Amino acid sequence: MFQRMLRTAAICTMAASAIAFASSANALTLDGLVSDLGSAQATDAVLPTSGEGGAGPNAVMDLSGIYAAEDSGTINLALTIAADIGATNWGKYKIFIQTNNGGTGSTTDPWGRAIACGGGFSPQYCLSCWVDSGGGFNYHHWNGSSWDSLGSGATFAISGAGNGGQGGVEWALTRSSLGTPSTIQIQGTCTGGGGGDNGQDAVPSQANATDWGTVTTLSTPTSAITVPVGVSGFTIE
Ligand SMILES: [Ca+2]
Ligand SMILES: [Ca+2]
Repeated sequence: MFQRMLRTAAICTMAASAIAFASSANALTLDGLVSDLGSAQATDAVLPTSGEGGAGPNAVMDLSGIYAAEDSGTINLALTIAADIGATNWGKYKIFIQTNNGGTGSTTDPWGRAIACGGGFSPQYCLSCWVDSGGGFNYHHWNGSSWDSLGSGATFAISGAGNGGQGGVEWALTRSSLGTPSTIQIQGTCTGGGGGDNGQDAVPSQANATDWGTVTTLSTPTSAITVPVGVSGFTIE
């Protein structure tokens, strides 16, 4: 009973944060579905007949939400896309992550796409994925002068259209792989298959691309999201 009371107290403390994860008591499933991740941290408009991405428009370039949840040291991050990304799978999806651990972040994209970060958003981590050929992802860390590819610390899943007809990409990160931050700020974008393609849409929202080449500067990340210490760390002797 005492342990249960402590867990309850910890959860109540987290709920007091301005933006909090869904709950550290929930088990999270890495499946590309966001139903276990609580409310979206931010949403972006969906254009149901044409999609977004000013260069198209293309439905697979129409982001609709960004999600974050934490469970005992694992942080799940996800994007939803207003299309069946299993049926049309050329899109690439990214989440940039700025932690509060200090150190200068990056203003560049680790793939060298026409994507920059600015306006005070200088992330230290970037998740980038593709959903064709079975899907896959990269997990990059800014070392102060260039992007390193992290060989561990993250896993990945795709749902073609399982989020009420929308696609989803979801990563599970160890909190330690992010340097054990107490808060993070995130922003997602999407791009195409060309090496010089820019960011077509963004969530949290900002102006959409109107072509495929003009550099997209991500500058409207979420507010600081509190990353709670996993309550499973409590032990009662
Ligand atoms: Ca999930
Ligand atoms: Ca959108």
